[in-house]
Amino acid sequence: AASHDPSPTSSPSPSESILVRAARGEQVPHTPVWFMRQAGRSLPEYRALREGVPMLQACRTPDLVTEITVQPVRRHGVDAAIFFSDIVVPLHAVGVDLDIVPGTGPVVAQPFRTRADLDRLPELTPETVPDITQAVRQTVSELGATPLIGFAGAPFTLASYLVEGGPSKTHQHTKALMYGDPELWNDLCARLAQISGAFLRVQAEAGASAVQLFDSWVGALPRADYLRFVEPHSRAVLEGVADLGVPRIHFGVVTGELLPDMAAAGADVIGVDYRVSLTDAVARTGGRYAVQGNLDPALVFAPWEALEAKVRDVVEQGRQAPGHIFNLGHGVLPDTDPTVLTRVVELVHEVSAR
Ligand code: 1CP
Repeated sequence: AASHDPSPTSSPSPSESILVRAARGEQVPHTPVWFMRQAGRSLPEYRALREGVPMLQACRTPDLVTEITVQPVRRHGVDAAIFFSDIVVPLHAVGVDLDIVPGTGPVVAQPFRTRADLDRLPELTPETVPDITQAVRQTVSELGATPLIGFAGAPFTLASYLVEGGPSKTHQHTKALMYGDPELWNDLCARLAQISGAFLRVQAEAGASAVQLFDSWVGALPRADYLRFVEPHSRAVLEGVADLGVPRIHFGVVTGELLPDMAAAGADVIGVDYRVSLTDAVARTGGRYAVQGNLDPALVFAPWEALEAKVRDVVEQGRQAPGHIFNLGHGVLPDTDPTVLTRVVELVHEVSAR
């Protein structure tokens, strides 16, 4: 499967890569493409490496992190790698008792509900995560000209896991805390913003060329509540890393109603899920932001002709934005045939070539 050399010697630096230039809204020779959750269960070479290694242990073992991060670049020839980690890794690193349970996701031993729980969220400093610095450094070195995207969870999405104690469709305890004790909610999110921002900074300072803030579940809120309870904290994270000079991508699911506010919170690139067309996303954000997205990950299971038409349509709509990074509208589904993803990469490169 190793058909793409991730580190050609004579290429430019990753900070001038096509992905970074598209994020800045500059002219690029073709549309860059990567896939959320590209490093993971859809790849047999990933499953082989993970055999018998718990998820959190894999995330804290630099050699494994590097190999898993580079695998999809080799296989698919994507234009960026996403750092292999999880949004709860920084929480684990500051001492929160949690696990990532196969088939479920993050599970927190004692959910956060009271002011006393804040004591369990100390600051994150570079000294908290030396393994992350090492993993990013050696991954960047292995990737050569291919840029690495660092990431973190946004305060709302992290708070949801802490307060619910695990994955939730309703976010009921989270909303109960937000409305019932706004002061505690704000103090919790301020701590999470520090942890999230520091985690992004560690990755960028170790060589990541772009960062993505995942507010996956914030689409559960109406706009007024987003602006009141969440936006100031996400803004603190994004503005807090502005000095690093790396493009900032801001993404959530079912966030069509929030796109203008999420963009204005300090993003350079707005991530768009598959429910909103890129055309509408560009219009809603005033044509001022690069966009990332937004092929429905389920369409990878459709016949090639139908999928090809969809890919062409997404590339075409992306031309209306100042910059476009092709991606799925959410993560790669576990049963995805990876050979189809490789074909999608080739097609995006071919039809977008200028
Ligand atoms: O390939 C990549 O994209 C890099 C790795 C990556 C990323 C970016 C993982 C590995 N997790 C994440 C981010 C992440 N984690 C998000 C934001 C992205 C998104 O919206 O999908 C979220 C919400 C999580 C939380 C999480 N971790 C879930 C979702 C649970 C829920 O609420 O429904 C799950 C299933 C995990 C575990 C996880 N994270 C990553 C992997 C490979 C796995 C599976 C691990 C295992 O089963 O052993």
